[in-house]
Amino acid sequence: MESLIKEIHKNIMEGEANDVKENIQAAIDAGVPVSEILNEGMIAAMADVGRLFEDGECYVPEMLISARAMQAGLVLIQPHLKNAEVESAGKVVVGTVKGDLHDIGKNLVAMMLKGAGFEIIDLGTDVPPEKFVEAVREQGAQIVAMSALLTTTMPSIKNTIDALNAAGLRGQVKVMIGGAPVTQKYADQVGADGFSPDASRAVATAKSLLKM
Ligand code: B1M
Repeated sequence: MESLIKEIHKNIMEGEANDVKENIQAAIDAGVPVSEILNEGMIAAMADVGRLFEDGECYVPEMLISARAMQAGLVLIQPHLKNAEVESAGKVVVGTVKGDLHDIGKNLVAMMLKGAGFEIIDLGTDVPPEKFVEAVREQGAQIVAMSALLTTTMPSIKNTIDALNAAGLRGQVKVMIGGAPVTQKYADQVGADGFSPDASRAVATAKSLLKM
C-alpha cells in the first residue's frame, strides 16, 4: 500500500491528474485509510511542490498543474469525509481572503466541516471584507472561516474582522482563521476567536466555538 501512496505523491508532484485519480481510487478500493491518502500522499506532495518552488526548481505553471491534480483527487476523497449527521451543526461562511487565490486548504477545511454536519457557504477566493460581511448578514452564519496562504494577504484577515465590527456583526459571529503562514499568536493579535493549523483540527475548533 505504501507504493500506492508514493505513486499518488509522485503523480501530484508531476501534475498527472488522471493517474492521481486512478491511484486514489485503487488505494480507496484497497482499504487504505482516506486520512493516510490525504496526509501522506496528497498534502505532503503539495508541501514538496512548495519547497521546489522556494528553491527555484519549479515555477508557477508547475505549481498550478500540481494544484489541479490535487483538486481532481479531492473530488474522490470528499464522499469519504461525510458522516451520517443530518441535522446542521451550524452555518459557516468560508473563503480565502482578498488578494489570495490559494484554495486547496480552504476547500479541504470546507469539506471537513461539511462532513461534520456544518452547512457551508463557500465564497471562493480573493474575497473582499464586504463580501464576508454581506454573506454573514444575509445567511445568518454563526462562523466566518478565513484562509490566507500569503504573508502579504494576512492583513486581509484583520481588515475583514474590522469590517465585521464596523457592520455591528462581530457580536453574533465567531471568526476562525488558518493557512500556512497563520499562527495562534497572529489570531490573538487580530482578535480572531479560533485558529487551527490543519483542516481536521478546524472541525474541533468550529465545534468548540459553538460550544458543541
Ligand atoms: Co502559491 N505560494 N503563490 N500558488 N503556493 C505558496 C503559499 C508559497 C508558500 C510557496 C513557497 O514560496 N514555498 C508562497 C507564499 C510565500 C509567503 O507568502 N510567505 C507562494 C507564492 C509566493 C505564490 C505567488 C505569489 C507566486 C507568484 O506568482 N510569484 C502566487 C500568488 C497568487 C495569489 O494568491 N495572489 C501563487 C500562486 C499559486 C498557484 C495559483 C500557482 C497555486 C494555487 C492553486 C490553488 O490553490 N488553486 C499555488 C500553490 C499550489 C502553492 C503551494 C505550492 C501549495 C499550497 C497548497 O495548496 N497546499 C504553496 C506552498 C506551501 O503551502 N507549502 C504556495 C496544500 C494545502 C492542503 O495546504 O493551503 O496550507 P494549505 O492548507 C492547510 C493548512 O494551512 C490549513 O488546513 C489545510 C489542510 O490541512 N488551513 C486552514 C488552510 N486554510 C485554513 C483555514 C482554517 C483552518 C485551517 O480555518 C478557517
